[in-house]
Amino acid sequence: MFNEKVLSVILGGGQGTRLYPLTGSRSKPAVPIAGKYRLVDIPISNCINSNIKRMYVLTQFNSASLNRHIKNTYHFSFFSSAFVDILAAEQTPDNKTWYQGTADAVRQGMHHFLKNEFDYFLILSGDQLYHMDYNLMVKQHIDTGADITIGTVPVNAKEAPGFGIMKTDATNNITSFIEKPNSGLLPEWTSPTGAEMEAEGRHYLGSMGIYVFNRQLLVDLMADKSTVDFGKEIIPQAIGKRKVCSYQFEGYWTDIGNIESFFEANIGLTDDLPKFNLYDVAQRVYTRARILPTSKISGTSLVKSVVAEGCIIKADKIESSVIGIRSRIGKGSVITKTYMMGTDFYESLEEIEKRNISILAGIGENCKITNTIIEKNCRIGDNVTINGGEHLEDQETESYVVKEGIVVLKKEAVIPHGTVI
Ligand code: ADQ
Ligand code: ADP
Repeated sequence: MFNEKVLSVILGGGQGTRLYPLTGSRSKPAVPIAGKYRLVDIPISNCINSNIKRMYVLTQFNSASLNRHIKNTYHFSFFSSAFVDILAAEQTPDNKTWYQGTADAVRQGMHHFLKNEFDYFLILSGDQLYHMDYNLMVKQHIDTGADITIGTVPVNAKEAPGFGIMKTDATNNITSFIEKPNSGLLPEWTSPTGAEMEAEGRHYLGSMGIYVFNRQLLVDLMADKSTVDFGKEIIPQAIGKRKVCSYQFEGYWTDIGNIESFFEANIGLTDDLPKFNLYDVAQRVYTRARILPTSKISGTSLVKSVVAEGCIIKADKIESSVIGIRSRIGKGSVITKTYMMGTDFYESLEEIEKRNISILAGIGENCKITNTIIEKNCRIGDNVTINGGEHLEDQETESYVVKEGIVVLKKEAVIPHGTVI
């Protein structure tokens, strides 16, 4: 009923430094997750499942990989007004800079958005894992007569300094808001969040960075060109002047904006009952249909792992790992708590001979790999040991980066036979 009234804007990411090196050669929305998807598939699928079918993805730079993914995935009927458009930071005579922040990104795209008919902006983040029916939030926004509605989740004291934290009155009006408070300030910012949440120590009402704005209000707010961010300026400045309401979200939601949270969210998919359910047909996550063959697995003990299509696996054991499309893993290898993104191509015997390839794409024989993210198209030789963990210091080499103990092999990295990390 409301969907024709809503235009969705997905904040695809700034410079992407927190997810480096995964954002080394592509923009953040194109980062591969869960063995076969891209980050941007999450908000786009939520929109499609909510019947909101006009979407702009704002990204700091135009990557070939994001364009290819969107173009090859989201085909709408010729007769439909649905679209997913990518807007990359543009230099225009008025504006010679990149997006300075989230609000600035929206400001720069405004002339594109306003060509459409709609009443409400739905502003979404591109780096979160969750299923959400946005219609419920839009409905509350309309029913309460709000000017702005913010999606909220209860968070604990450890998480709170990473979020916008707010207080509400009995009717969900937000009375105060602070962006990313330092932990010393937290005692003043607790809220009643319900017995279940409080039992888990989640005493603070955190912003999901998901907003519904009345169309004209956002146009007006954007006129003040000194504001750069939603969290730092637009939202705090609106409290007390506009009707700003909280929409408390009850489902699973997690931020995947840095290497550690990205890794944990991917590995979390291997739990017996993952918090993020990819098997719910009512809440499908869409991605590119690649028409790949089935996976071929021989002599491997698979424990709590997910394996995408088109793999050829002879490993000894794979445990608590996500193995992406077209992955090849050789005999005797043991892979534990690892996210392998997979490969873009198969190498034929002819090609291997002709190009004199000594280390094939994928993982060789007798390797031991733990706590690692293996980017696409890596070539890992035989007898390689990669033992990620807290004993490793943050560092960067030509072929890998270590962040928070997680070893991240760079795209197309070649790891020679016998290497020990
Ligand atoms: P953060 O996620 O830390 O906090 P921010 O860095 O502004 O805030 O990013 C919000 C979203 O916009 C992310 O998806 C990010 O990738 C994207 N983004 C950032 N800069 C961008 C740019 N220049 N162009 C396009 N996209 C950009 C926000 C809120 C908090 C809230 C958390 C919840 O500010 O109040 O608690 O989200 O995750
Ligand atoms: P990324 O996000 O890693 O930059 P791309 O979109 O660039 O991903 O790569 C994905 C697609 O590019 C693959 O599906 C494949 O069709 C093509 N591709 C990339 N590298 C090769 C290659 N070496 N051989 C054949 N196809 C390739």
